[in-house]
Amino acid sequence: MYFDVNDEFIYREPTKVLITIEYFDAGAGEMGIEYDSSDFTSRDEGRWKDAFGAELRNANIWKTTSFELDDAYFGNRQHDDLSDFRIWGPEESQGLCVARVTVSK
Ligand SMILES: [Ca+2]
Repeated sequence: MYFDVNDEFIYREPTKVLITIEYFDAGAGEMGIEYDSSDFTSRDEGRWKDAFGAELRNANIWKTTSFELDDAYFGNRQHDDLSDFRIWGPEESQGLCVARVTVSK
């Protein structure tokens, strides 16, 4: 799932941010994010930098994980210039269920 952070909050300026995700721990495997970063050496001039978040352990409870990013850029450069980051989960899962995503700086 893709997210577009309001451009008045962060737009094309290297920024330290904390992304917190509340998710339902079902299935097994890893989840994480790919974000539009100012690390222009990472994939596609920084558009798709990986950050790993948590291991799904099929606990069937809601959990929270956080990502501290030193180099968020959020220049709307992902997904046809419409989004700033995406959350990914294991392909074999039945879909990652997310209740809340918070971006703070
Ligand atoms: Ca944006």
